[in-house]
Amino acid sequence: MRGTIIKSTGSWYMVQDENGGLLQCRIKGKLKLKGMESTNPVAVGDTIQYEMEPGTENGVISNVEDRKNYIIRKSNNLSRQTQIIAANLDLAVMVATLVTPSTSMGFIDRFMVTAEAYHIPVLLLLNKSDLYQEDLKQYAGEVKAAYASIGYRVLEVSAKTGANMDLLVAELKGKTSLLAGHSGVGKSSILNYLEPGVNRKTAAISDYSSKGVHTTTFAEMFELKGGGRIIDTPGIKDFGVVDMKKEEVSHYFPEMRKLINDCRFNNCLHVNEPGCAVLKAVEEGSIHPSRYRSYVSIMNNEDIRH
Ligand SMILES: Nc1nc2c(ncn2[C@@H]2O[C@H](COP(=O)(O)OP(=O)(O)O)[C@@H](O)[C@H]2O)c(=O)[nH]1
Ligand SMILES: [Mg+2]
Ligand SMILES: [Zn+2]
Repeated sequence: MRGTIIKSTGSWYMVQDENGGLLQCRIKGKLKLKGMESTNPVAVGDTIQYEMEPGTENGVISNVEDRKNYIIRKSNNLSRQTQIIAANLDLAVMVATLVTPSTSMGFIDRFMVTAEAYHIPVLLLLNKSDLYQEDLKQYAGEVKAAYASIGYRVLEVSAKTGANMDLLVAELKGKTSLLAGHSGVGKSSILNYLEPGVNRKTAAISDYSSKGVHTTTFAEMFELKGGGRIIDTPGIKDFGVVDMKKEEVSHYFPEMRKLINDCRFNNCLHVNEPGCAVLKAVEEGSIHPSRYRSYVSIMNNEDIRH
């Protein structure tokens, strides 16, 4: 029998069967990891095969089908182990805010590079637009323009007032989407706005810093009544760009990708080489300085292979 993982708590998996029913499953023995050093062999969004455990209402997962794509992060800074956040996505939604807590363009870019590497389309949401005034409003406009000029979809929304949420609904329709971003940016609030029945826990920022709590502990998938599915995730502090070669990194910056054939050297890394088309575009202002800074920072990351 086949099903989809909609929640994983580590030892148990909530599975939706092909008729829409729910059952709990566990893993028997060691599932083959297919060459991945991941801490979780089964992730939300995975399509799995299972058998019923005799005499119970529970299933045993016997196989994980090949993933179309996935988003991973490093389990922690010290190990090379990775954790699969979610699999088989049609859309990765980067939820960012410019206030409480503000999201850096560097963080946004590392997420986008991770998504580009697996050909997952990205939507950038600037949430809490109700709090943007004057300077911030202008800054939001600049961030929006910077990403839109690269070709990314960007929406300024508010889970509080509902501003532009109709546009978000249209973007999500019929897709399996991931909500990613730091703790406190409003991922669960957005989900609650879209599907009030879901009743996700949310927390004021002050609660995080004082207690260090994460209201959302596990990634979990929900159905959207308009068609489609959405995955809420715990706050993600950072994305390590995992398993990427230096020569590949510019391929995951769409505004660089289209220039790399114009560089004088075909092994150009776009750092200090003469005749580099990317450096020329940075000088001329057609590549945003902040995007180029993100590129250099990823290139200097110790995890990038030489
Ligand atoms: N002013 C304002 N506050 C928001 C908005 N969205 C979420 N919040 C607040 O931000 C805090 C964190 O929200 P939460 O949904 O728990 O964030 P998550 O950690 O990303 O799931 C809560 O206090 C929410 O009420 C918004 O659009 N505007
Ligand atoms: Mg949350
Ligand atoms: Zn170059």
